[in-house]
Amino acid sequence: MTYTRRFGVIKMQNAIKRYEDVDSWKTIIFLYTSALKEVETKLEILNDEFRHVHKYNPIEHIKTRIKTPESIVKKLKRNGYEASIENMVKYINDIAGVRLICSFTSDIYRLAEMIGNQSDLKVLTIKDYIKNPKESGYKSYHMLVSVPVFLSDSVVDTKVEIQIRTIAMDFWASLEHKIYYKFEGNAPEYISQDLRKCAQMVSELDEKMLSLNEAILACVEKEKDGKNS
Ligand code: 0O2
Repeated sequence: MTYTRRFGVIKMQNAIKRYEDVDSWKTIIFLYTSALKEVETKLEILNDEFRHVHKYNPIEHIKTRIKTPESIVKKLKRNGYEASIENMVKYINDIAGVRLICSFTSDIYRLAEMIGNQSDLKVLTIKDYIKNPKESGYKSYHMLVSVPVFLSDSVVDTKVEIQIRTIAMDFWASLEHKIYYKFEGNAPEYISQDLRKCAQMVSELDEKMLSLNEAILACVEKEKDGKNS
């Protein structure tokens, strides 16, 4: 009998009810933090395995964060929901967030495939803002997954948003995020226009770096073949 069959998978809302004597906010943060730890470890293992087998790191670095209460409340209000524990669990998908920064766009799709193949992760949605960038110019690959958090007498499926992007995309998104908050979403048109131009430059840079890397790898292969023959 598997662990999940023995204890049963319960929803986040029910998990909170089980801890009625404890502050629900603290319970939620405990569950999301645990899910984040699980996903982070999983990704580190995938990266280590890849390095071990292919002598190459698809992940440059991993950042994790739990959304702040202020940001959760703002997002709920922005989407027309009242600020409540129930609504945040139901409507905010990125309370637990992992960001994977890669060198090349090809690494993004390689990682997404590896994540999709993990049997204990359920991929709930995928948003490919690389193939379909946002109007702002934002590019990134988003996967919403659910991960089982194993507790003493139950298993709670918990949502984690994984954002995968290149170093250049991350550089752009960080600045755009700062500007968005500075102007509360109403940046002057010339700034938005410049940002869109920068997004185009980021895409060109990513393409150029990818083809340069492919050229370098081809040279290395050629040299190896020369030595072996
Ligand atoms: P913050 O402050 O970064 O946390 P959904 O319910 O999933 O349909 P959601 O959550 O808006 O709606 O989905 P999406 O599009 O996957 O966006 C989730 C997060 O991606 C955002 O969280 C940002 O972190 C990032 N993101 C999305 N669009 C942009 C963008 O245009 N620019 C930048 N810089 N980041 C973006 P938050 O809560 O909006 O913001």
